Amino acid sequence: MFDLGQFLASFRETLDWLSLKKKSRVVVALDTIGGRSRFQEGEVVKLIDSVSDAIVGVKLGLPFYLNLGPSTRDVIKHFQDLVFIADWKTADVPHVTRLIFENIFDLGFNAGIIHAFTGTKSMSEAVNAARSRGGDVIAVVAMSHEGSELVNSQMHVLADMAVKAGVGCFVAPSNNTSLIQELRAKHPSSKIFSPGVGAQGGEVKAPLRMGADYLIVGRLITDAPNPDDAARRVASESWI
Ligand code: NUP
Repeated sequence: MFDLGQFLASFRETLDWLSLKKKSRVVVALDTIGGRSRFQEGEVVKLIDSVSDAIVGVKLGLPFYLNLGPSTRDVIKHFQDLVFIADWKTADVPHVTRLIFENIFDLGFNAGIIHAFTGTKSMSEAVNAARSRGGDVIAVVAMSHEGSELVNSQMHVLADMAVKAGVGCFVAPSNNTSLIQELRAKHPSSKIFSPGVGAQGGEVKAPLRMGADYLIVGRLITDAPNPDDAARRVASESWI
C-alpha cells in the first residue's frame, strides 16, 4: 500500500519510519525459497507479500537478478511499503561502478551494496549515482563467513574510506558482535546492517544490543516451513 509518509524521504529515514511502524528491524535476504534458488516472479511476490508486515526491506543478490532478470523491476514495483537493497557487492573501477549503480537505481532499488575495499573513488561514484537518483549506498566493511579474517582485520580502514566517500551505511556481521560494537563506537550516526543471523550462527538480539540497526535474515525465514511465522518471530525478537 502506498504511504505518504515515505514520499521523498531518504532511504535511511524511510527505513527508520518503516521500522517504527512495523516494529521490526528485519531485512529479508531473498536468495532461496524453501531451499530452491530458481523461482518464478509469482512465487517471489507471494513470499514477500506473506512477510511484508514483519519486515522493513528486502535484499536481493546477484543470483536473484540472474534468475529473474528485468522482472526484478516488476517485483519491486509491487511493494510500496518496503525498501529494496541490491546486494550485488560491486567491486569495480570507478566509471563501471557508476554504471552499475545507475542500473541498480533504474531497476527501482533504494540502495546498493559495494565492497569498501575498492576505495574512495569507486565508492564516490556509487554515492554520486545514488544522490542523483534519491538512493543510498551501503559498504561492506566486515563479513560473516569463515575466511573473512583479512577483510575483517581491516574494518576500520575500510569504514574510514567509506565515510570519506560519503557512505553512511555499513554491512557488519551478526556472528561477530565485537566488530559491530567497535564500528558503532567509531561511527555513532551510521546505519549498520548485520547479516549472518540464524543459518550462519548469529543471534537476533546480540548484534542489535551491540549497535546494529537492521538484521539481514535469509534462510531462517525464506526456507522455513512457514516464512510468515518465522518473519513475525524474528521481527518481534528484533524489537528491543
Ligand atoms: O558478510 C556478509 N554476509 C552475508 O551473509 C555480507 C552479506 N551481504 N551477506 C548476505 O546476507 C548474503 O549474501 C546473504 O544474502 C545474506 C545472509 O543469508 P542467510 O545466511 O541469512 O541465509
